[in-house]
Amino acid sequence: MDLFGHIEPAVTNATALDGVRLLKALALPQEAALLADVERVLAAAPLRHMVTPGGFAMSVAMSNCGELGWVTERHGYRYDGWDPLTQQAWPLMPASFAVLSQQAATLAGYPDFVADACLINRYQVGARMGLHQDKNERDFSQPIVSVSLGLTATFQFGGFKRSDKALSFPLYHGDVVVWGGAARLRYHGVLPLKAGMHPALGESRINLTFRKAG
Ligand code: MD3
Ligand code: FE
Repeated sequence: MDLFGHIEPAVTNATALDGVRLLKALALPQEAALLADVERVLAAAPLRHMVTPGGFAMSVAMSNCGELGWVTERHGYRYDGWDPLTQQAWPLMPASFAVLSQQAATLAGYPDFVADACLINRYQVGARMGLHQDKNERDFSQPIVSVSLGLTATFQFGGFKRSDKALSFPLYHGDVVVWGGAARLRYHGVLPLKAGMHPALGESRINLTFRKAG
């Protein structure tokens, strides 16, 4: 099967995509359960625009569920078991999230993956995420599983230096990607979300990232 059928052949580079496993539309059969569970989590732990150590509010609104949540504040980034906004534990990881992330990881060759953290990113039109590495987790041999819902994003996938040239490819509603091995420490980001209307999520995109953080 051509796992990257929607990436332009000109930019498809076998080495750059080492460790990346795209599972197109894997989330679609569970779409309704996932969206209902996103709503339940966000009712208990509201989306917020976190502030980076540089002092800027992120354009992406975030929340978390699971044992640990990713947090940035003026004094730095961390994983924390407590939501600084509500001063409560993060909501439990819904079963629909745990099942899908484990299914994806197993398909990608990580049958023992159990996420203890799920970051929920909500993009409205114009929201973006600059090129960065995910380095706050303890064990980089553990993959990250991402689930895209709603409007299509243009994802950027770079090298091991911020200045390395990045590939761009779309992530569609229902796409699940497992980022392991050599992919795990590559720079990546999301271009500003383009205007559009998604039948289930309106003018927005939700991305779930599952991690073994602790
Ligand atoms: C490649 N989120 O939350 S998901 C993030 O669409 C993040 O919201 C983006 O980058 C989003 O940190 C991208 C795809 C993704 C997530 C983590 C990765 C790709 C990754 C970690 C390492 C390499
Ligand atoms: Fe990231």
